[in-house]
Amino acid sequence: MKLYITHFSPFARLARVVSREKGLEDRIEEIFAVTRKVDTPYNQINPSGRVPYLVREEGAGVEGSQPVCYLLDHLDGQPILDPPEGEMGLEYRRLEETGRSVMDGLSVWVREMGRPPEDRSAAIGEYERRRMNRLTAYWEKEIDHPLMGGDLNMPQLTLACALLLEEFYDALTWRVDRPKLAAWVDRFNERPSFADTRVHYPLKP
Ligand SMILES: N[C@@H](CCC(=O)N[C@@H](CS)C(=O)NCC(=O)O)C(=O)O
Repeated sequence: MKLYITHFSPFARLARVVSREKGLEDRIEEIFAVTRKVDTPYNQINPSGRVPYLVREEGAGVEGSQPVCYLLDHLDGQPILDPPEGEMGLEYRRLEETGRSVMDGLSVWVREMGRPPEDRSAAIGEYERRRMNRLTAYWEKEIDHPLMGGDLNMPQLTLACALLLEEFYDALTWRVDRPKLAAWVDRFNERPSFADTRVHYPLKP
């Protein structure tokens, strides 16, 4: 199978981490796509132009981190990332979505900072900086939730991939006043699946 990714995308990193956690490296060929360019050949492969995108030997291509992670997790018939039943299942989805909000917001911010300085919008940067402050204050308290510890799950992986966008942009200083969250994410940094998908490519503030 072919997995289309980019350096910067935390959504693609999520799929790459799950592929490694499931020991699928030999079955998944990772291909760096050129995105966000008019007429990039990648648009012929995935019409949305987005990553992650998984091309299977059979069946339609699958777009988006959630369905791609689901597919990878279920390939061996022994999923480890499915939500639990009942009330905890709601908690799982609630936490995953709030981690996804961090991922969405920080992606917009880092994308903006990837533009030449003269093309950047200060208003977008400021809006996303404030969103990051609110959400990391929320997570500093919520990180003690039982689902954010224990067995690996999608809420944990989503939040960790989102917060580690800091690797690309020095001004993304969410760690200030967030000691519990910082200690939490550093544990993920030590996992081989995260070490193997780290990209040293910092943007200049
Ligand atoms: N909801 C999607 C979001 C994927 C997404 O926004 N990917 C961005 C990179 S972070 C992308 O490929 N952007 C290229 C474009 O918009 O043309 C997911 O969960 O995977």
